[in-house]
Amino acid sequence: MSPFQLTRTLPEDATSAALRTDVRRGLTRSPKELPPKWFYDARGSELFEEITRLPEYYPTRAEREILACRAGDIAAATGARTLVELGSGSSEKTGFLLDALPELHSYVPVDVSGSALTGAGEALLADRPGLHVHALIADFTRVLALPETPGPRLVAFLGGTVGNLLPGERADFLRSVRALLAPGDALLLGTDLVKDERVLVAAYDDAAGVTADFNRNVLAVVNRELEADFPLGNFDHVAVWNDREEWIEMRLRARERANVKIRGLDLVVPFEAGEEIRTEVSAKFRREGVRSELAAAGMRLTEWWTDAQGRFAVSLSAV
Ligand code: AVJ
Repeated sequence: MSPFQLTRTLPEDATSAALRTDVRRGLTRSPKELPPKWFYDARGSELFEEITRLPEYYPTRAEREILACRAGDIAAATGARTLVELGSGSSEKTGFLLDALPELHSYVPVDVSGSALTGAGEALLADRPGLHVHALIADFTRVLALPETPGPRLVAFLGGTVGNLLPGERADFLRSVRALLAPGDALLLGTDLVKDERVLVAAYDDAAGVTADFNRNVLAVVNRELEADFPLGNFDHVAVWNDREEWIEMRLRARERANVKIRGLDLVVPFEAGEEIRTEVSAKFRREGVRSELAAAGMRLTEWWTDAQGRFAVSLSAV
């Protein structure tokens, strides 16, 4: 069997059916919203990679610092033979884990983007010829069927992406992750932490405007996939800290009133001047909140590591 296998658990057209449903539902309700998963076409993924290199966007560097420092501890604590990485994207930070896990037999990256999976899988195999890579094209928020690989299993969900889920979605998601774990398996979770509002807002509203382009890219995706005519220049990027919910919200605000035609949905969406679409929430966490959300899903937090500046946390949980 080839050491690199790519399995599609989503039918090709599931993605477009989900996009249609999300866009119709999100743009016919008030306030309007679009789910953040639609940012990540090829251009959006590129823009996100660019964001991770911005001076204001600390989460990627902070998490990398933790993984570089703690990979040995993670390996010792888990003895993992299979590493499952949810929302793996380009798998860049995973190198630390792969290199630190001496017993590793299989790597299972899971992502909605087949192109990211193939590129990352091939790069990994070039460096680690003995490793089995079973890439899964799947939506990690759905219950997953994982390939039969040796345990113990370490399921990693890094980058703080868990913060993109709303509290109810997060509870469902954590329960479905719990269902993937047997005794001896573990969850490695990256969570961005509550901090000074100015630092948070700057991370989502950078001076170079890359995050603004990333945000508007969701409109370009809808234009292309659903034959819509969003004028991207009419939408301003907005990033605000919601103190009650402890999350960052990204929005797109219409400068002038407009009627946007979405031919693929046979829909016209009216915008008032100043009307906003919420395109992302990115929740920020505290240790006690993470502990209790994990406990509610049937997991026990066993380790909590932060970067030296206490901006970001990586936690390990058992069942
Ligand atoms: C990839 C979900 C972790 O929420 O910080 C970056 C996405 N949005 N800048 C985040 C994002 C705006 C990012 N995650």
